[in-house]
Order: sequence, then structure tokens, then C-alpha cells
Amino acid sequence: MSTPHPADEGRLVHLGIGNFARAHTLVATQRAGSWSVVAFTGRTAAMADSLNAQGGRYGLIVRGAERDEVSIVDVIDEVHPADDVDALVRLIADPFTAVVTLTITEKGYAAGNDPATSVPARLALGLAARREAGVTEPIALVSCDNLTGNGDVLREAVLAAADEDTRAWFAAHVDVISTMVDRITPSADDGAGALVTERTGLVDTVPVVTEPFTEWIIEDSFRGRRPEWEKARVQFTDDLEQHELRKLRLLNGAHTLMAYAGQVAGLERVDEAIGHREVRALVEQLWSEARSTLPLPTADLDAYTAALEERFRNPRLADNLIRIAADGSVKLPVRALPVIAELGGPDRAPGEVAAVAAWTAWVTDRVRAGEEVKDPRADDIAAASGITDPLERVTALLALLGVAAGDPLIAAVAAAEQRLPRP
Ligand code: CS2
Repeated sequence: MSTPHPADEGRLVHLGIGNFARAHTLVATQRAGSWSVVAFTGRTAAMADSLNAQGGRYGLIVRGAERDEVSIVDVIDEVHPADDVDALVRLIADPFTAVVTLTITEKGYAAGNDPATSVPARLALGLAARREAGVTEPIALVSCDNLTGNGDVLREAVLAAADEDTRAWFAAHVDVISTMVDRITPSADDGAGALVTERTGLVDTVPVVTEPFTEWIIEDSFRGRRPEWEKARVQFTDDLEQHELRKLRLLNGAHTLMAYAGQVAGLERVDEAIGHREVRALVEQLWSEARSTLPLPTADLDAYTAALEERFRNPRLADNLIRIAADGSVKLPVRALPVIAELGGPDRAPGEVAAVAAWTAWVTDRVRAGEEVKDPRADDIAAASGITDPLERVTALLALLGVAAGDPLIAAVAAAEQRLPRP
């Protein structure tokens, strides 16, 4: 395994070491210094071998509109495959571990009782071991996924999987922290490894490509130790919700709309989608609706959407729409449906309705073309997409988002499908 870092402050365990965590949370933790980091993989267990073979180090390519900046991130002590539950339980039971950060994507928070498949169940098991070991020092579980109130969602899922004694012990010993994370991180391109080697000498099979922008806002409610993330310009706040809603509804909402409407229009990348006249007009529409649900000054929102547009237009980032299109059944209920409800129904939110319609149209096209839809509900999506009658098909697809039969959104989506730009 790799060289341990001199760590006197404590140990941080990270769950879900995909591209995003390696571009964002781990970079901030490196800047904070003095913490040992042990990571667990997400879906790709092979990432553990790759990173361990490189001593935990990897190249980070920050891809601006004009140039790349390449550096080596060297903060990870060791990486375990996600299913090494024994290792996770041992680490959580150890008082030196004070923080667990999570980037497990939206679907990782579904309630589940089986530690073989469910992250909340694994955490519940680890916390039971910590309780049994008599550890009194608080531990913080820090959610870094795109959900509203991500800490609350995590707390509920962990408590639902925990035994009675651990549930009783939890409030006095565990802080569950909500955070807003932001850094657009596409899949690395084929040339990324060679670029890292050329600039740094590191032979890297798992390089990360990301954008210059980065933001992390964390709820200020730690009772125990944590890395000095302030050194990485991380912000702490008592009012996280406004930051979360702004990011989820404007950035992620537009991403989701572009991912589906862009592909239905025959496009492949985010910069192409934002540069396409009709797709861009839909994004503008969605933004004006989402903005009206946010309690923020107009000038702040103007600056935010202008900055977003520039980020989306980054001509060198090559962020593929197919990356963002994954897991629509868990993203739309967070990013689009609440805006439609808050505005008083589909008539008041045509841009958000277009995002939902672009999803139903895209999954239908894909299933009928025999192509894969990456989604935790993929089987149900395939079955629903096969229904011939358009209203019945949309009804079955929207049921997967929790929309009841007869909801006015169904007819609105079926009509909006017809108006989507096509190649
Ligand atoms: C994207 C996010 O995959 C998606 O759904 O919208 O990964 C997005 O790139 C990040 O949230 C940006 O911070």
C-alpha cells in the first residue's frame, strides 16, 4: 500500500472515491493538511488496486478555457474496495477516526438493511462497533451529494438501518452534516494519463480532469475534530439550505435539462447544448422559473447564472451529456419536481416540464434503440418505455418519479415531448 502521511489531527474515511471526490473533497482535505485519509471505492472496485499501486497518488488536471494546470494529489493513505465492510467497521470503531465524508451519488442514500449492498447499513454497523468499543468522542458523517438536506437524508437512512442501542446512542455521539459541493468533473479523456506523466512524471492510470471552479459550503455543526478546511477556502455556514437550493435548481437542474434535451436534439456535450439556440432557450426558461423559487437577491442570481453559463461553455472541458443523464429517476425528483410544485403546477413551469419531458423522450428513444439507460430503476424504465400509448407510457415513467396517475404533469409532459428540438 502507500506511504502514510504524517497525520496528527485525526483520520478521515471517505466513501465513494470516484472522479468527483478526487477533484473536490480530497483536494480540500489535502490543503487542510495533517489528516490521514482512508478511502473506499464506489461502484468501481478496481479503483482500489489502481490507486494503491500508485501509492494513493493521482494527477489532477484543472482544465480551464485556455489551459491545463496539472498537479499531483497526495493525501490518500490507503484504498479499500467498497465491499470491505470489515475494514470500514474497524476504522469507524477506532477513536482516531473523527470524520466520514461521502460521495456515493443520490442513489446511495436509499434505505437498506444489508451491509453488503447499502452504505447506510454499513455505517450503522460501524457505529454499533464504535458504541460497543466505548468511544465517547463524536464522529461526523459529512454528506457531499446532490440532495436537498443531504445530511438529514443520510441521518434517516443510517438510523433506519441501526439497532436499537445504536439509535439511542446516536444523537450524543454522531454529527450528521449537510454540505453543498460543486465542481464539474467529466470523465477523464484518453490523453489525460499521458498529460499527467508529461507534466509531473507520475505514471497515472486514474487521472482526474476537472474545471477551475470549486465550491464547498459546510454546515457549521461539528462537535468533534475536523480538518481545517478553511485553509482550502471552504465556507462554513448556519444556513446551508439556500446554497443547496441555488446549486441544485440552477446548476444541476440546467444540467439535467441539457443532458436529455441536448441528446434528443442530437448533441453530445454540455458546451454544444448551451450553444444550441433552442436548448439554450429552454435553459433560460428553466432558470427564470427556478430563480423565482429562490430567496436570493436578483444581482446574486444574475451573477450566478452568468458564471454558470461560462462554466457550461468551457470549450475544453468536454463534459459528455451521457455522464449527466445517468440516474434520472433519482435526480429529477430533487432538481425539477419541487420547482414545479412550488410554482403551483406544470402550467407555471414550462421549462421544468421540458426537463421532465426530455427525460421521458430520451429514455424512450434509448430503450427502443436497444441502448442502455444507466439508472437504479433501469428495468422499470425499460418496461414503461415499451408501452405504445403515449399517455400510458408517460404515466408509467412518471410513476417512477413518484408522480401519481392523473396528475396534471402527465398530460403536460406528453405534450411537451412533441415540442422538444430534434436534429
Ligand atoms: C451533474 C453533476 O452528474 C450530474 O448530474 O449535474 O455531477 C454536476 O456536474 C456537479 O454537481 C457539479 O458540481
